[in-house]
Amino acid sequence: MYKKIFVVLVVAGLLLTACGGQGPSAPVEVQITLTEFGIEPSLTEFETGVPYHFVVTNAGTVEHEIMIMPPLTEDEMGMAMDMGELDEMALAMIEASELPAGATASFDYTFTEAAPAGTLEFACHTPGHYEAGMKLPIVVK
Ligand SMILES: [Cu+2]
Repeated sequence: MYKKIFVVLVVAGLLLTACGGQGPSAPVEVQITLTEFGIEPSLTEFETGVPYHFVVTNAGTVEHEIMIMPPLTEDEMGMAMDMGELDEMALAMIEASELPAGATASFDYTFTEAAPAGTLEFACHTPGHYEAGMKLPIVVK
C-alpha cells in the first residue's frame, strides 16, 4: 500500500522535472498593471510555444483595455481606425467593458511566431489612451 503511493509520487516528480515547470499544464503567469496612462507588465520578453496566463489589473480611475498587437504607424494613428479594425489586428485582447477602474481580468495566450523588437506591443486603444502613451513594446523569441 505505502509502497504503491511512493511509486506514484516518484513518477509524478519525474513528470514535473521533465516539463521544467513550463509545460502546457503550467502556464507562466504575467501580471499587467494599467494606469493613466501607462502599461506595467511583469514581463516584456516572451517565448513562442509557452502558454502565458495574463492577469490584467486596472489600477487607474477610468476604463482601460489591453491588446497584444503590432504598433500603429503615424498614418494609422491619424486615420482614427475604428475599434473593429483594431480588434482584427489584435492577437489577443480584453475589452474596456471588462476592465473598469479597479477591475482585474485575465486571458491566456501562446505566441506562435517570433516577434523581433518593434513589431509587437501591449496597447490600450480606448480613445486617446494610445496617443497618451498607453503602449509598451514586447519581444517574442
Ligand atoms: Cu487606457
